[in-house]
Amino acid sequence: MTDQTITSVSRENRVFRPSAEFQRQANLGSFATYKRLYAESVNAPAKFWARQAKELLTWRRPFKEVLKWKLPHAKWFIGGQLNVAENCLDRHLDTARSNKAAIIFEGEPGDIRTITYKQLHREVCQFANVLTGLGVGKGDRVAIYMPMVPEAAVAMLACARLGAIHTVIFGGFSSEAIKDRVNDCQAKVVITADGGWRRGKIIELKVNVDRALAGTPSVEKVVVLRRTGNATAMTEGRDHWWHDLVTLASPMHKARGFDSENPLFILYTSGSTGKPKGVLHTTAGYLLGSMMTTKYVFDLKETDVYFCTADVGWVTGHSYVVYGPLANGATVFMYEGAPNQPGPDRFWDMIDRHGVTIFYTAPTAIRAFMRWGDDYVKKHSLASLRLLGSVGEPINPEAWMWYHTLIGKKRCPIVDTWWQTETGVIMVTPLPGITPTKPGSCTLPFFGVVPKVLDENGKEVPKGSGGRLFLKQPWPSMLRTLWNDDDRFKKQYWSELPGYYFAGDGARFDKDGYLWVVGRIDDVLNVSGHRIGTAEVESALVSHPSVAEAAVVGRPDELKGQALVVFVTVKSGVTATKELREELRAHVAKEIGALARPDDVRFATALPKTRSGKIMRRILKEIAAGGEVRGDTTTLEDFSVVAALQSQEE
Ligand code: 7RM
Repeated sequence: MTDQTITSVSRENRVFRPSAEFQRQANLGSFATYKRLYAESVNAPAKFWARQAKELLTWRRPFKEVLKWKLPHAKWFIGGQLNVAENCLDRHLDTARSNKAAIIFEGEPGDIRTITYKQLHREVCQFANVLTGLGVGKGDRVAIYMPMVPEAAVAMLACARLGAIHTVIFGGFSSEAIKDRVNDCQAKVVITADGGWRRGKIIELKVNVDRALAGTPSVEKVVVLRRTGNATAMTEGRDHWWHDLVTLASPMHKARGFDSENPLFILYTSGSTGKPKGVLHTTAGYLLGSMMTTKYVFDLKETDVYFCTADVGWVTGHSYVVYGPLANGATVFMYEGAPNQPGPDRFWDMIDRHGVTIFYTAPTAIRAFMRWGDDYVKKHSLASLRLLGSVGEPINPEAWMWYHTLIGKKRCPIVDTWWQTETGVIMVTPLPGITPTKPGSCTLPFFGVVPKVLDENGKEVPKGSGGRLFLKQPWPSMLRTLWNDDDRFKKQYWSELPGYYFAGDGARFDKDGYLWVVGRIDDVLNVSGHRIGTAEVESALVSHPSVAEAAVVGRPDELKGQALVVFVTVKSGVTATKELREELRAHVAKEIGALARPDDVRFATALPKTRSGKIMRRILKEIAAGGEVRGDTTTLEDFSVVAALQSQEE
């Protein structure tokens, strides 16, 4: 058992070289520059990071020491002081960016607002004064439970300006989830809204907050943004309207510097157990990482209109909607609602209307677009796009090719970015115009990142074989600990192999040293002694013309150890038949080998997903095993999906 490797079965070998045209204008210049800087970043990290930190960040007080590394605790840029909000806003005001759009916002109903850097600065200053008035100061925790509207960014930046710690709770989470998170970090203030728009309906955020707050004694004040205008109960003395407080607040606010290691935010993320982990990020290292990756991975230019589809409730929304782009003085396009409201072409319509140049989304979204049909894409020009990104899970080559062809018109580089809530920012990624890409591979490490693929004994596996993904060496934006649970931090990430960060993913390097992340280790199956990455079987299934989306799990099997159970949704117009079931089993056997032939194919109208679009295989495993769905389902987007899957069990 211990020295088995993850059987690698992918047959993808296409390579896409960057165009000379893109390369000529790329921020990083050339592959040789990448090589040289990468070598410096890993061989002389203190020198490399000191230079980047001085060049990219605006400091109130210079740091004295670059890194203190007492495994597993890192401190970066010690002795330095800075203000994150000042880096994202104030420093742009003396430049031509002052009247540049910081945020172009479109609400789901179609309302549009453009907020310049000067205006955003004013709003953040005002709101920082509001929070001060409510008793919020350095180190206090503030929970933010809001729709995707500019005020969510204002609230985050106002906390950062005060040295307060925000914890953004995704607007799709239930009141139970709010309660747990607020209690875990003992938040003093909650910032929310009367509601937000999603698929033409109002999400009643304030109602959920009220329910949660029956069990959260730490909360003193609630600030409520009026977004939808629906009737909203306000608790006297505790609840205040955003607009009432802001009208009374001064737009002047002097930012002060905070220590490099002052906590910036806590973001809760689910682990393999039920209780969410409060990932803690701090000030300077996180800001440097998010700013630098945004600049190089998205090849950011002054004229770009940058659209990351992630909600601010996820780490991608923190690093690539708010902190990274704003620190760079970029124009961020922000959208409130669903991608298929009023029609399946909402994104393409917005990209054309706002002239979006950079588009960053998730494979699950791409597969949904594929399923909705090419015609919705072809109605629009998409001529403004110049760069595409993917994040959140392995992208199957079929989706990659569709993205490349239909959205990128074979003209836009695709950056497949591997990273985690814990890493803070992008870790492994192509650099556009520089790195040749292969569909499904996140390619090469970013500066300062040393990925290792190791076996159970901590030995490097040969190229082409799978193993577990670790990161050697600390990096500036790494998580510092888990809030209130340093033991779990040590156990979860640093005890698999002493000195190495354990990512929890399975991966392999190919012969060119390109990294292929196959998915979570717990998503790796063992069938008759062969370990098979669920992502590879899923990719094979999705390459079948009838399949829209697939999820693969293991079911305990006396003979094989694990049997392969696949859950499949078919494309519109396709009927799920017995014949198709057999065809799919044969298809996987053909694509990968008989060892991966599914034992059971189940058709579903939808798969159970978290609100960020990750398939919850844990739930599918329970269904596949024919048992009860136990454990935490609070992160599930739609519970009825589970009920439907259970009721059609054969
Ligand atoms: C940013 C984010 C992290 C997990 C990670 C992987 C998976 C993310 C990719 C990917 C293959 C990618 N943070 N993952 N990006 N797998 N290729 N480009 O998603 O904390 O929510 O999830 O997501 O399993 O460990 S996260």
